[in-house]
Amino acid sequence: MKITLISPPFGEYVKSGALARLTGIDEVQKSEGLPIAPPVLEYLAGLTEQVAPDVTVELIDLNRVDFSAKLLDSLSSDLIGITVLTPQAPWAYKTADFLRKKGFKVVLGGMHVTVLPEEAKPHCDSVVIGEAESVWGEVIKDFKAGKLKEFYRGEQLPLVNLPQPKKGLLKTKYPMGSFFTARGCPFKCRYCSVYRFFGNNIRHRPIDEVVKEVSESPYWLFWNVDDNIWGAGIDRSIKLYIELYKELSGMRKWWIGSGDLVSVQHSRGSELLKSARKSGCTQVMIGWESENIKSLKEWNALTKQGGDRYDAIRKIKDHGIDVMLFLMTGGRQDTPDDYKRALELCDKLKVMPHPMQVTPFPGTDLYDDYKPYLIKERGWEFYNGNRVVFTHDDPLMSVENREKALFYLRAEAFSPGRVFKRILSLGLKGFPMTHLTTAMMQIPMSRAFREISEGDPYA
Ligand code: B12
Repeated sequence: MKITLISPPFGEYVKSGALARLTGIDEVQKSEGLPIAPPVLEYLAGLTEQVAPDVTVELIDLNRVDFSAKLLDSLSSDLIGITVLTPQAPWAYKTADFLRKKGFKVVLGGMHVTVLPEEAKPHCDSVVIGEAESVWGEVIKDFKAGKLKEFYRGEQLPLVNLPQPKKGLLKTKYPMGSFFTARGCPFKCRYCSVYRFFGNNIRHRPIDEVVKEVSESPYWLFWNVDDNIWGAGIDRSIKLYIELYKELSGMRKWWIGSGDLVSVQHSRGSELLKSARKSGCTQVMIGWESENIKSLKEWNALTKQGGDRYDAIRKIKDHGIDVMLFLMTGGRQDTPDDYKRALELCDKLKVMPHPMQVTPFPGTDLYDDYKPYLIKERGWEFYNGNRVVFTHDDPLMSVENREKALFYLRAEAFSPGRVFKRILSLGLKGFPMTHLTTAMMQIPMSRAFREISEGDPYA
């Protein structure tokens, strides 16, 4: 038996093109520059090997490979699995419809279909709701017996004995691999899908299993895809970093990940940062979210910030770790001034931002809050962090202005001058890997954002 697992493209929709004519499926621009090997594909391939070693797996990352007539002709699998985040849902549904017409059996899984299984069901043979570990073996067994069920509901099992992601199946090379050490999040930010999907209680993987996986992986640069690399417990994080360092010392392996600020302000904060850096951490993505306190309150995102968050950022940088600030723009409490404030903040802290449009993903509390304001004509493909999906009471915060202002903010924040100044501001402690990994990220962004911006709507 053969299973093909597909990760859909991540870009904007392009409603024409050769593929659209061939299949009727809207084309999506590929994000070819994405440096990370799709974590879910390599992981599900490992899980398949663990639960059904006789099955052959094929992995297709449609950010790197064209969904062409040639690819379609070459598909020879018994079962096709597609992973679905919200902006990918329309593409995934149409593609699944098309593949089923061609005679393939299709299973859909991931965050979006977990929240909306009834929406997904007409487009596939089975929906895997939640985490796959407890049910993937059963799906395969039922498929072999010709008895696929409509829904499989995964349990939240303890994270022990997990499979290692399977390497060597992707068709192109990536500079970056990934690993995860925990699931769940103690915070309840209203816009976030994670605590609803993985739960409020943190489940940790055994440290020795994580360390073994990273040390045996062929990658030298990783994204730790935990929702919060150290929010799940400072003692455990320090222990993990020490063990990683002991095992990896001399192996030249490096990693980045997302973390909160409250942990950095803990009495063991310096120890945490020192051990993180020693274990190879070169960059942390921080959910700063906003300079607008009204918005932070609306989103219940204050707890994870701690007291003096400016000082916390300086502290991280002083330990040789670079910072990327996750910022959300265009929320219903936000004002045109907030774009300028975001830029000033990054200049002051000498850190790069990752500004995204506030997006009320289905299944989150924010979705319920913003329901009366959602723009009905804007389907799930607009829920990609670049586009506006709800109205705002201030006429200056029109849909068009908020989209232009975000693109302009990105272009300004990644102007070559700013990128250069930021890299220079990194201390010698992080030299050379922090400088190198941040340059790898910032230089391509600088180029891409300049091409997209149409100028400042508030000039
Ligand atoms: C790595 C990551 C990315 C990477 C790569 C994602 C990828 N699929 O390759 C990149 C950078 C591309 C990315 C982009 C985005 N991301 Co992202 N990302 C993550 C992150 C940090 C980890 C996901 C991951 O790989 N986990 C490891 C794998 C092994 O686990 P998993 O995906 O959860 O899969 C499990 C189950 O879901 C299930 N499963 C999943 N798919 C399938 C398929 C089948 C067939 C089966 C059987 C089972 C199954 O099985 C797995 C094992 O149990 C999560 C946060 C988190 N902690 O989950 C956010 C997250 C998934 N991202 C999110 C978002 C919002 C985005 C963006 C839309 C916007 C943004 N903020 O950047 C963009 C997409 C842009 C676009 N135009 O489409 C949201 C998802 C919300 C939603 N409802 O879709 C999350 C949850 C962050 C959050 N806090 O809300 N992301």
